[in-house]
Amino acid sequence: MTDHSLPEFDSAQTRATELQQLLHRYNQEYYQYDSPSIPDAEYDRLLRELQQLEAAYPELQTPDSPTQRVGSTPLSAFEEVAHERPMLSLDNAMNGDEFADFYARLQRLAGSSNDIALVCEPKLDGAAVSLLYEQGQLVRAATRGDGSRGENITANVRTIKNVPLTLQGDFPARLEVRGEVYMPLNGFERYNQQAREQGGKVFANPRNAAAGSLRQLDSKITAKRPLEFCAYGLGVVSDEASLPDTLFAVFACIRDWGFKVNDELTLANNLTEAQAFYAQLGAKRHGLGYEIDGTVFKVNDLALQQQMGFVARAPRWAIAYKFPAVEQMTRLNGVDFQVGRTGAITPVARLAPVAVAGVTVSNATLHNMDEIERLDVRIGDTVVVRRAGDVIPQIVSVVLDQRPEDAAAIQMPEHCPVCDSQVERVEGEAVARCTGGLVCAAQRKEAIKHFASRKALDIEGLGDKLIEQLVDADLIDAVDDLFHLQHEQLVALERMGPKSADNVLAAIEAAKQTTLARFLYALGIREVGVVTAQNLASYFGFLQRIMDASHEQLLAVDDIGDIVARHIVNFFAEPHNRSTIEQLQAAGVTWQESEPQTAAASELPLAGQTAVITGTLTAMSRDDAKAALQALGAKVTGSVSAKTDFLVAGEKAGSKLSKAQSLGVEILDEAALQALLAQHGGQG
Ligand code: JCF
Repeated sequence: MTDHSLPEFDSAQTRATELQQLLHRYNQEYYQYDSPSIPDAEYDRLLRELQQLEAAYPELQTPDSPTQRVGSTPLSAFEEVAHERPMLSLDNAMNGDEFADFYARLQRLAGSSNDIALVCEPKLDGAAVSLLYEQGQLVRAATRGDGSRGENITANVRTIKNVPLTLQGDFPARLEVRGEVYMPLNGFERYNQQAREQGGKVFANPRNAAAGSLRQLDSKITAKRPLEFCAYGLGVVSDEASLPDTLFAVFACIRDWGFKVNDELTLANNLTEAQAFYAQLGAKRHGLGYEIDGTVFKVNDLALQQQMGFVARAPRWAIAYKFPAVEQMTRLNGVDFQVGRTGAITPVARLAPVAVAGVTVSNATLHNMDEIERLDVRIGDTVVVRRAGDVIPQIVSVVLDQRPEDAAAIQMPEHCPVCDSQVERVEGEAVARCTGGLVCAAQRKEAIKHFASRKALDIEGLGDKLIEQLVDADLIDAVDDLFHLQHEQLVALERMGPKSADNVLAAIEAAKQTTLARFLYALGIREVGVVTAQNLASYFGFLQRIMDASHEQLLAVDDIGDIVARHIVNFFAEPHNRSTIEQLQAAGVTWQESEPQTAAASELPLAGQTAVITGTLTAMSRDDAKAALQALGAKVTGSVSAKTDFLVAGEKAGSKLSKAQSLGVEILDEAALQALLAQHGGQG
């Protein structure tokens, strides 16, 4: 139905009742269980449809209609708190025109066509929280609730590690700081993965995870959730006259009091700069490490804010300019089963193609059969797909109202779809595996792709497609065969000229010089990722010692637990793995071995220092530079902030370099990095 075709009263009544019931259920899913079955955008659409029907036929509007309720009413379990100043929400702009309209409105309200400076920040997708401090002590934390009344969640908020319990510096006697509690994407993925393995509650998105974690009655549970707080404004302040007169300067105060404020926070001087901020933030949206759903713009001049005031529930001096939604509904057309490097069989959803936040999605992971059961998903269902960060799109829920009658159950095949070997599922494990081992071409291909990948031996030009061609043409069976490839064999392949063949052979030759950590990672031992490989290499120093290590000896290494230790012992107990290693060494694969560093982490020369690497390095890759700095005890992060101790800037360094310069962060060029590493005996 659209707004210009009004239905007859009877059908309007039927539809309104249907919408009220649906929205009531979706509300409950959202607020009580933190597990929505439809995307927010779909909820908004249905709510708007109901609003239009009720506007046309006011008699349809019942007092308990979902249109009459905005925000969540507090649940009984927590004490209710009244906000001294209402916690406002934000009006939305859905496109550039609406944003330009907002800016024009600001100028009209200001009574001048002069530029109006705006503070720009990412709109975090979490739960709004108010923190009240008296004499610098956190005395109360509350949810937003319906804006006037929320829930007292002090015990839970006190468990969030970056919420200051005591303020620093010069602060007002009574101070309310507002901001967003959110779950960064890596913590969210880790939490959900664990919940999937251990049968805990899987959250549909980081926002529900944050809201659900805050609403735990047992704060010990909240304490285990990876939550963060980021401040975006003030509520009551005892001595308002002592505040600066711009919002940007207030943010600096908030930071000085000990709060995290967003790293991306920027002051735009005019509409063009504000639009540029929106575009730039949109471009890096999926790499930020936390979910955002738009950009918030606020008038910087606080006197001007005061003059503009607010309407209903939102200030006139602020807007949320939204990004495209990361969740969409589409149809599940079928499920394929993919075989991974370790034989794990993963169900992959084949979807009716749908645009999700700027990318067409036609596949999504379903993880394993337990997940399929948990979602109760069937072929033919309408599902909600979600694309967040750099992870593979996922299916987060099924829209049960739209299940067709002939929806078909999904079954794990009994035989491997690639090699036809038996599929087995070990008691107590969620994952089913092909038992074919290296007989299975899929496992061989994946093992070789992993070996050549960027964080492993980093063989440039030897991409996935070429590896598949090589295995299909029977030119390679195992990783050591790579080192015996001949020029004639390569040029005989489709789409391979003599020049490319030379390049591939040169890259394979160059990859022979590697590091122990890369080599260990490249072997593809189950559960041994980059970090574990690095830890093994620095702890033992020599490959032979790792191959000979007992289960107990392995447990002494950082990050290695019972299961990983078992995988490592089993891997090296396998004669064909030992022979592969011998073959690789015979083919000329080498690395430097040295006595392990035994210094405790806190005694390392760069312990406690935070570094960022940017631009192009010539003598070593960024990954290797990162590993070398980490080996010296430094923490290497992705973005420059006031906490950054130094920035390594290679060639063509961009915004990180300018940001470091503006913050007065020490800057090392590549030569200075080499000198630093050499000075501490690191690998240069
Ligand atoms: O990041 C946010 N979700 C966010 C929400 C940021 C803001 O500056 C906000 C907000 C909600 C209300 N400011 C207001 C006034």
